[in-house]
Amino acid sequence: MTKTILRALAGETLPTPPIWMMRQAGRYLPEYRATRAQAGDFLSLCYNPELAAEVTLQPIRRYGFDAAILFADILLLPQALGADLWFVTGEGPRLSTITTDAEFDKLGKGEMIHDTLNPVYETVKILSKELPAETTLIGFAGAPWTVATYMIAGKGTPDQGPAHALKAENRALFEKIIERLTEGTIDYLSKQVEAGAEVVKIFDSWAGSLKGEDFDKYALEPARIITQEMKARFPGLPVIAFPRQAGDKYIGFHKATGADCVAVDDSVTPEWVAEHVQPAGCVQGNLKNTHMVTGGQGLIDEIRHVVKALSGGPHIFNLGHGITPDADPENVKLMIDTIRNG
Ligand code: 1CP
Repeated sequence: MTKTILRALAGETLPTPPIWMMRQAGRYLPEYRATRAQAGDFLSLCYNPELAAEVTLQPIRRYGFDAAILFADILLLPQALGADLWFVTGEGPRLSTITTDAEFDKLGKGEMIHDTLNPVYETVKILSKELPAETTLIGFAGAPWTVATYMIAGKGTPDQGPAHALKAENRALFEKIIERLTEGTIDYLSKQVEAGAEVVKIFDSWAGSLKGEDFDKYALEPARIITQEMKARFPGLPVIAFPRQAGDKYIGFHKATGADCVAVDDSVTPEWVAEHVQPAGCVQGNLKNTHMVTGGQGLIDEIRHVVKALSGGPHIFNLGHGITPDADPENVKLMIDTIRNG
């Protein structure tokens, strides 16, 4: 019997939507915090295949999600290309910046990325052996624009200002960065698939800050190139695209990129998604992640609302963005029970 996630990705409308959750392995789970402490720090956890596989499996054991997502980070690719990367506790990621041609020229390309990323492929291999037969394994990478925003600024930014500034001031360099990341992403995802990932997801968390023609050139076009090349290399491979906060630009994204599924955030209503996006293919989303903190009847009502609104077409239930560290693990159980038991 085909796995439920793969059936939804193939366009089937299921009586109960399959479920997984962005950041399902993460700090809201005590067992994650324990394994992370054992690893020492976040990057050591990402590069330790046994422990990275362990934290990927934790939410599967606890909740029985229909999919597992490889535990890694979108910023490992810049590191593999030669950028320095470290995490400041309580603040987030820091990278050496790329804002000049000289800095760009120091980056590597091609097969060299695998020297750094090999442990990630090992994690995928362990997972493809250890996951339950019904659970789908999702590999992932950041989209070129989102990863570029971190490489250019050297950290997370509320408005992606430094990346927009480089785009305005030195478009040739900006486009070289996008191109290098597009090639690197294809190589990185290809190795994940060879190691056993059954689906790949492209996270464009900051797509919403690209407007008009910029969105088409730097969010849609790289997603199209990556999707098409992955499907050429691996016929039948399902691809999920997540151009977060794309708004009206969600419309037509399946068709323009070839993605099998478009993941949507919670700034659009499920009714709007059902009307404008789902007719083109599977959609994933879009419960507001704060419900995982507040719980109660509000959570139950909103889950029923999302499920009902998207019940007329292929749907994978998920949050609109990752679960936060202050979420209550009991609310995740309540979410799953509400969806599966009506
Ligand atoms: O334990 C910790 O302190 C680290 C918290 C953490 C975790 C659990 C980070 C740091 N990354 C991750 C794992 C991660 N990141 C996964 C694993 C699979 C999963 O369970 O979902 C994935 C898919 C990501 C993807 C990721 N990393 C994105 C895209 C999705 C999104 O959330 O928008 C982004 C933007 C990042 C960068 C990043 N890594 C970590 C943090 C705190 C951030 C955001 C930094 C910022 O913008 O300030």
